[in-house]
Amino acid sequence: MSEAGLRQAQEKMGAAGAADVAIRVFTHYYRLLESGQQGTIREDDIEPVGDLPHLDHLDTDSEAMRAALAETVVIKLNGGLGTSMGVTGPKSALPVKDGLSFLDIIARQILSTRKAYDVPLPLVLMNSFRTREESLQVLGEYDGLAVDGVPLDFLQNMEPKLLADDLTPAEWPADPELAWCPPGHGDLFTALVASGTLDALRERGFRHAFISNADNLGATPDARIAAWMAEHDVPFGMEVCRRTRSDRKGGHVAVRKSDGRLILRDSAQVADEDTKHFQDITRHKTFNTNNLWIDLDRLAELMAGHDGILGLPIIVNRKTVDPADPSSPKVIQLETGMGTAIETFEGSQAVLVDRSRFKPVKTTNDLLVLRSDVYELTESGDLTTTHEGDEPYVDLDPEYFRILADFEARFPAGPPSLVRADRLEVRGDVAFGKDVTVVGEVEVAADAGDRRLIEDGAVLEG
Ligand code: UPG
Repeated sequence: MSEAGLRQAQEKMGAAGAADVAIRVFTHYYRLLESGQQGTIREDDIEPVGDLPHLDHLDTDSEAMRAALAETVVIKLNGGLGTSMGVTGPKSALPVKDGLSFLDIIARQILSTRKAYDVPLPLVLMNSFRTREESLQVLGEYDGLAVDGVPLDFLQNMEPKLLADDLTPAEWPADPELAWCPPGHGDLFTALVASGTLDALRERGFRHAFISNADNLGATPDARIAAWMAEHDVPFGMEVCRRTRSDRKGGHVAVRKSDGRLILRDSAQVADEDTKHFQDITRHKTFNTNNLWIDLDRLAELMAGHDGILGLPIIVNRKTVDPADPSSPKVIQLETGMGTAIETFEGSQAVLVDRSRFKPVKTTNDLLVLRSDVYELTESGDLTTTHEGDEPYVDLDPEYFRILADFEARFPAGPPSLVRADRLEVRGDVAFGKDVTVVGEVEVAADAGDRRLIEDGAVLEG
């Protein structure tokens, strides 16, 4: 049955114009799925990482930094939609600060770094078929952003969603696009090759790529890391942060006992019995920011030597074919994660960085903090803060705030001041007036069935 399923899926990809390498990679993961592999990494097989170098202690010779940055290209993972916030377009086109979107801010960061170091520093997006048009439109506003001979984006591959029952490709005539999915951000490596982008970059003398999530505004191209990559000939560098109690879910790095290589264990790769070890932040102390630095020549060598199949751990993502309709058929999406390639490169390294390099916006809670006066956006696209200590912890009632339109309807005059806040918890349907200030730790609740209005100018304290 599934042999026929694989053939149908291959034919469907071929008919849609998929590159041979994308079909080969899909076939590899289909066979892993059939053989029952779940990609789990057992606690017994790994040990915690030892001391890691810290960004603040890396070499900062200014000529070495400039020279390294001159050979660096910035790639942003931009295949994701704002689905978790109820937004249908690319997440990176959402206005996040002072009316600017992630992409606007990224464009400013790139242009200002180019100027500061006098380097070409191309920006390249990895788009999915759903994010391309709108994202390129946003970047089109920035004159001089495109660099001669380097495309502004390349497209991720797409693969059929598979019916969980018999592993044949799903069909969904109501919205045929929903029968397809991107194969996770681990597809970056396949897509770089299939689109010809890897060759184009190397031909123009670019040696390193700095790759990060488009929704992480802290991921600016740091010249010190570029210089460290070049000086120590690091094939693959991963920026990691110290884990706190609230990041028990993010992927952590560890050392594989069998060969001493660094590996990444994401939450999808944890066996049930190992959950407590996975969450033990005193044992596994650092997590992957998904800010990665890759030597493009080494990547090209690896890809050529493995027929384009890097062999990253499989992620079996179970969903319904229409994610908005839980009664639609159950499907499996075969995915991989970019960071897991850390185990594939011989000599991979991890470098500790501060939280300022990791400011993801995953939820409207994150968005409220970012839009508030906790952060200021500079001309060059950097976020600065006068807030003391960790950023305030915000937890808004998901029933009334998870969807962006609901969230915005409850802050019609903009976010409250949070610069003196430590914690804001909101339960129930609460709407905020103009110039509300939150101080210290605050909990606000509305009675069930009522909307509570916080009046203009209110100071909430304690
Ligand atoms: N993305 C794509 N294509 C895909 C899937 C995702 O471009 O097929 C993009 C997405 O738009 C986002 C980024 O990849 O910009 C990250 O995706 P997301 O789902 O937000 O993150 P996770 O995959 O859950 O986690 C990644 C790493 C994890 C790390 C975490 C840090 O896998 O190890 O701790 O990012 O936020």
